[in-house]
Amino acid sequence: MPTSYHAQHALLPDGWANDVTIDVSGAGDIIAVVVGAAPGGAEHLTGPVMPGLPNAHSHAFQRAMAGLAEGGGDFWGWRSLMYRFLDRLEPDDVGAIAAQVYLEMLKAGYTAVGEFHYLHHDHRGVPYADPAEMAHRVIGGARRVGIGMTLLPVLYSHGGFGGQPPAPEQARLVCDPGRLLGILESLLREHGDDDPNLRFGIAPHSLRAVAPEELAVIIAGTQAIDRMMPVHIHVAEQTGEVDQCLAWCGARPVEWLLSETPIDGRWCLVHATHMTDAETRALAASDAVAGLCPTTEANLGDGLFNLPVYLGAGGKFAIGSDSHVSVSPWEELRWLEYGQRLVHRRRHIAGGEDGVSVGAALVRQALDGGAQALGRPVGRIEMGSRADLLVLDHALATMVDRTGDAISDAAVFSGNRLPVRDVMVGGAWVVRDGRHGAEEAVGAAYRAALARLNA
Ligand code: NGQ
Ligand code: ZN
Repeated sequence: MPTSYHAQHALLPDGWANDVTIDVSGAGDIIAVVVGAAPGGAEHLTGPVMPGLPNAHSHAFQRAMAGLAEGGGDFWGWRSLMYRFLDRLEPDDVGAIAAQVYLEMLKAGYTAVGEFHYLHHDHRGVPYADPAEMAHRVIGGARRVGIGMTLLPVLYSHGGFGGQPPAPEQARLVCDPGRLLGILESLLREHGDDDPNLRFGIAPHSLRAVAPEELAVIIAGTQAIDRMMPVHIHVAEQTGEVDQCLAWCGARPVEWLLSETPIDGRWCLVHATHMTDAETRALAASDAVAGLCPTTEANLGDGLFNLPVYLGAGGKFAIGSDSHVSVSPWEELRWLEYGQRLVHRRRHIAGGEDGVSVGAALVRQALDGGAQALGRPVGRIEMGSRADLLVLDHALATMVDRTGDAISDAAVFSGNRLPVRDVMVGGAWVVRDGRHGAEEAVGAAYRAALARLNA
């Protein structure tokens, strides 16, 4: 049975519109959108309505160590700490942490997540009886709370450029292409196409962790399964990584990828922090999405993405919360823009043109780029899209009297109160009045997992 909703303000692909009726099928798809219609018998939505934001990059388990790595250390020191933390995680812990962080995502306005999943084996590096055990746990976490997911099993084979052996603390991550494709195939066999809120992709971790031959094998292997399968990779996040890449092959990481790999619209290059202007323009022209994670990139001291040149060349971006030092799309977007304003000492980097405000431009790009990166029909209120919707909180003082682009601007640029009141994923309400139905139970399981880990 379809359900009709009516919103006084709704964000459509070409901007905010008034008096919008949205029909949603029993399967959770938007089947009609009518502008300027009277509410009729439709259920009235009590605030401005917009598509839920895709979160293109997550390592769910890292949520449980947010704030625990501020005692010192650079990026690589943080990584050692993260590996020590990871070493104690059992499948139950991973499921509990994933459910908790995904629930927080929903309340913040993320309705889909790209889980860059590399924790495959037990603490000795031995595969579980079911090699996809850990993948099932993160999928279970997503289903428990009702967030959409693109699960990206990660290939991690080496400890550095040029096929260096992995370090002992990377044993839980390590796969060869055959084993990784085996995990992906078993997930596809089990889940197939029967869940419209779930899709699969693949993720070569980075050029540090995957050798060129291995990259070619998994790209060919996944192409044979699904020509449109999303491919995500970390790239050029730290200057040290750029230097190592130059020493290895004489080219910079993004430069190497663009010349040696068929980068196209299926790809999401995560971070891509350190690019020359030529690399930036070439990436924009490739049709790939840059997966930007401003709060994690700030936390880890990565550097700033070359946003003005990238956007000037028509580049697409998605946002991600990565290590989850923040779980808020609004904060990611705000800091994406603020970082640029601080170094360039001017305002309006992402937008402010064609009469579109910066907040509206940031939101639109994160919706479109995020949907592309996750390979799912989300991010748009239009026929054929999933009904992944946010009802914003018009009662917030910062939202009073806001219409049109000013709604997006208020959501991004007015502080730390989450502007989200209700959240729907695939036609089902998962958050109502700021509360998720499983909040207590998921929180209790999370606290129990942390107590176990810290014991
Ligand atoms: C990760 N995180 O895979 O979780 C990485 C650290 C690495 C970030 N790059 C590991 N932010 O890059 O080697
Ligand atoms: Zn990452």
